Amino acid sequence: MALDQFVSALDSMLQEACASLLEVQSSEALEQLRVRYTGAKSGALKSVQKMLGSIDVKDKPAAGKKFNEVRDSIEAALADASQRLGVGSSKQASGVSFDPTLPGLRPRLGTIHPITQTLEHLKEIMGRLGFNVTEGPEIEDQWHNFVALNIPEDHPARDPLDNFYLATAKSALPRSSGSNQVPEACLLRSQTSTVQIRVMETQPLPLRIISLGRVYRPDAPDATHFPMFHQMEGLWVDRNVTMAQLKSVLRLFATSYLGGDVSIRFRPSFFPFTEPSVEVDYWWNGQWVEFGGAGMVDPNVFHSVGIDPEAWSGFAFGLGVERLCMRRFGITDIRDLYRSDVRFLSQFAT
Ligand code: FA5
Repeated sequence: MALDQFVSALDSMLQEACASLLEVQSSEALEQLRVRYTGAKSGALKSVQKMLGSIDVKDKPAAGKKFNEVRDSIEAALADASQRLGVGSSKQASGVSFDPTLPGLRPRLGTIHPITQTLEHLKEIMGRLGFNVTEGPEIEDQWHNFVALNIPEDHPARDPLDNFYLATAKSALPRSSGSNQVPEACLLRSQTSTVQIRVMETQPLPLRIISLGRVYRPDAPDATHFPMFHQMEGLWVDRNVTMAQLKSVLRLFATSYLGGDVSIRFRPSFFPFTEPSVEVDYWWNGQWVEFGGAGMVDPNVFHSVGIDPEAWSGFAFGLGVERLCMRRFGITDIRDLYRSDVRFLSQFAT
């Protein structure tokens, strides 16, 4: 068969099909046209396709291309007619009827992450003890993370191997009075004690605040350590704050959060920003687990934020939120909190 004969057969089929499809008025008539043109056994397209075999080899690519174009145009015209007649939106399209009386599919509900639950719970307990919630940035400068906290230049806590230093411009951080005294390198804060400084720099005394948030340290993950974890910082500054009040607040907090039967202990310790300092442990699973550090605000810290240590005193504490959460929910491996395994996390639905 000659190519021009083949092409003109296709053109007249397309013309006729388009004209009929433009005028079709019922879904039954449309279905007849669909069978007439695209029917798998004896549709017009099928018959023309068979003629392809008799086309000269050199004309076959052009004939095939033309055939595909016409087939696509007829299918598009069929789709337009279907849409115009509203065919295919329900029963005809899927062969399945829509039953509005069937119950809907229930969407799977998420649950609140145990750490989020813990953060809210801690805020609630500390709120009852008169502490206001404050926030601070996770990207910090060295003034707030170290210098103002009495951590000298050569202190091991400033080692690049123990911190996540960033190539971040300091101008991106919130301004504060002491910030112009420090080098420019920023870091992901390694402790929430940074917020003590920010609050004392900007808020009037007396102060009684907590601050909860993420901190970052390049610690190798194990059952009780993770490189990103949360801390709750507490700070109370007033005229005559004493170590006895610190112990009372931490004991009241632990009893309220962990339950009346919890055993906690204070161990003498050292932090550059508190003097004296203690480490706070609770008894769990046959061993003492450290859940925080605390102490009386060091006079050098008061000096760095312009507070007179002769007139004011204060205590501060920083507790590991994951450790508290694990104790309360009976979680034995901190890594389970961050695997994003819904089967694990949904156990703690409220
Ligand atoms: C501090 O971070 C001090 N800023 C706490 C402080 C605040 C002392 C105010 C005095 C006054 P420390 O490095 O010990 O201290 O961390 C506090 C708690 O964070 C630890 O007791 C522990 O519960 C938790 N913690 C520390 N490292 C990790 C880690 N890698 N993963 C999970 N929790 C951790």
